[in-house]
Amino acid sequence: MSALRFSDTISATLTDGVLVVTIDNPPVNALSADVRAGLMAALDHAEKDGAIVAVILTGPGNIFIGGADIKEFGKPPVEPLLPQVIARIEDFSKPVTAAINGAALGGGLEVALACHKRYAAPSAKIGLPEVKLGIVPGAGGTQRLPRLIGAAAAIDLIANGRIVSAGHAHKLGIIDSLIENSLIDAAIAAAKSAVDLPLRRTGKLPVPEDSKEPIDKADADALRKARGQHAPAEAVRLVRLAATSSLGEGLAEERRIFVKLRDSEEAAALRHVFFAERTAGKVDGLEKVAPRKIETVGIVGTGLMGSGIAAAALNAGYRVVGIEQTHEAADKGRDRITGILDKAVQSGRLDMAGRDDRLGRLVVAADAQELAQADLVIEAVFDDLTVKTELFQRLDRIVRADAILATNTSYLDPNAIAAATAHPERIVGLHFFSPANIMRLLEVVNCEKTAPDVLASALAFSKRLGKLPIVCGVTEGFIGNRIFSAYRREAEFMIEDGALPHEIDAALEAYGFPMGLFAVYDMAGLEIAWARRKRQAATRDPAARYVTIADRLCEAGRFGQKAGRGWYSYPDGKRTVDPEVTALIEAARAEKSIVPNSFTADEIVTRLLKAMADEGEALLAEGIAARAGDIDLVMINGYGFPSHKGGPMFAAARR
Ligand code: 3H9
Repeated sequence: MSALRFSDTISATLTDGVLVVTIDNPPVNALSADVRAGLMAALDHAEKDGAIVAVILTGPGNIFIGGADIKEFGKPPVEPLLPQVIARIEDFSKPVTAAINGAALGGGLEVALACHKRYAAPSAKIGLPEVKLGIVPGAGGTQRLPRLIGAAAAIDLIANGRIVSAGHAHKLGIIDSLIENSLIDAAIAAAKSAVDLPLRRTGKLPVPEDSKEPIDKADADALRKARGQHAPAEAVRLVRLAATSSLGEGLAEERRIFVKLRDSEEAAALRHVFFAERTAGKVDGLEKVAPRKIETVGIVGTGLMGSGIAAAALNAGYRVVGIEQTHEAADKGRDRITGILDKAVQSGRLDMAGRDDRLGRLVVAADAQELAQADLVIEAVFDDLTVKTELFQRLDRIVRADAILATNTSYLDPNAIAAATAHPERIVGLHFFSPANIMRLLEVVNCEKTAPDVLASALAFSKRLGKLPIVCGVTEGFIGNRIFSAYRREAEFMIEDGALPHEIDAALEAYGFPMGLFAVYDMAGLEIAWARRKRQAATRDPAARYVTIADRLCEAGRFGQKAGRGWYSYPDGKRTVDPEVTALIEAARAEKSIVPNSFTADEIVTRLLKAMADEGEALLAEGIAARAGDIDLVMINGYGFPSHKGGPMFAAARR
């Protein structure tokens, strides 16, 4: 066995006439210019060397190829382009096998699709997630995948950007064989025994004939989820094209659309989101701080929020101790958590063994002393400062000296809670979003006295939960609710200034929000915010602009969807513009002598984006948020902001 090198990132060994080419381009083996050039050089070598009978492509560790190098997008293209490398692989005169050791994503799967055989380790992940970056596969994915697995299955994978296990990909027909152990040895043996067999070139295969219904269904499902994004619709069109045109025509059209989308605003926004997600949760100076070991998580309060947190922690493999005040409440809490797990079983996301394993790690008790074993205790009790401070003072006496205490408060001041305890350095905020077992967003609140290793532990915990942690400082409502308040305030000002609720909602929904702001209010119910406004009335700045319309709606019993009336009315459950609300708004304007203006949808969106971005700038200036990208992620993952617009900070800056 002799070692060969073709570029900085491409090396190879020769074993019994089989050239095993290894791509090694950390961190994700992206198809950079050096990788592409190295692959071409390796193929040149294999072509010329008569002793080489077959080629295997593989990667080190748990990544085969993570895709095209996204950092190269927007820079002048460098030859050889990926489609050229892929055409060379497919047309190669000797058999080329992909030995898929780990993730084969985007361009990585496109390389594999052009190989004549695909073997994979069962742990590998397979997919064409390009639509998540606002683009379509640009190196043959839309043309070769349907030739292997049919149009309906290809639409489902490509237009949804779905990533599947190697086992699933094997069932679909993407992977020829799953290899449990010694993937490379198995691939070498198979390559040697198949040298004289004809090569199966994916691009030469006809697209298998699917009946029309599954294709139409996959098409409709994908477009419904796309919420106005362009890439999924283009992906569907390109897959359909594969069935009716030659490979060359299909590839040319795919390339044209790929380039167009790559240079679009939508793709720029989604790339921003991609990189913001990778940066989120990173805190300067914290890389070297070791987190504390967390295995047992205590959760005080097992209501809606607490039971969701418990389910998330059980899913991540933690032991969970839930605490309630009475045995009866503890039983109910256990039932709620069990109910969440049962729902996961019903929907096929969890099997019975997984459910039972989780329940085996759960204790729900009425005795707070059980928390003595916890490494981390999260409180999810009623959001009242006295209730929470008393609880934390009690916890101080129960938990171990090295245990971490976290508050899930949404609006209270965690510094005040911490100040009331004996060890404020072990207090951190973990602001979950409901339902906590589903929502990815988690605001990790770095309080004034939080110790660095406590913050590092909270981040490690949230990552193990599979959450997207955003670190923020202490302010009322943290990042999300502060921006949301500014957004809501501006929308209500606009109502006074002349826009109607349905006009604002229509503008927001056309922009990409799943639901307009006033429809969301109605769904959530108006009475809790009304009660808060009444509490705050005495301390409100009388000079500040205050819109009374929401109060008037509540006074008229219009508490939202459940009451059948709110900002809208709901005859037969259908959201309907109500002239009574319009009259009430007009009366409120007249009272303040406001002459209403009319607003276009674009003006509405611009004004709301500006309000959010201004508040975001204030959060950055105050040091509450570390990065504009963090603010964008909070609004996308917690408040329905469309990801393909990049978040309010990104979008406002591009207007
Ligand atoms: C494509 O392929 C287009 C083609 O169809 C056509 C071309 C003509 N490029 O996620 P991690 C960075 S489009 C450049 O934390 P993990 C990332 O920013 C692509 N950089 O790792 C981070 O940097 P830093 C289709 C990339 O182990 C570091 O790598 N492919 C790329 O948790 C580690 O990332 C995809 O969409 C990239 N492609 O997960 C797959 N990917 O350290 C995108 C990552 O500076 N990637 N980086 O913060 C992933 O899904 C995950 O990264 C992966 C590894 C599962 C691979």
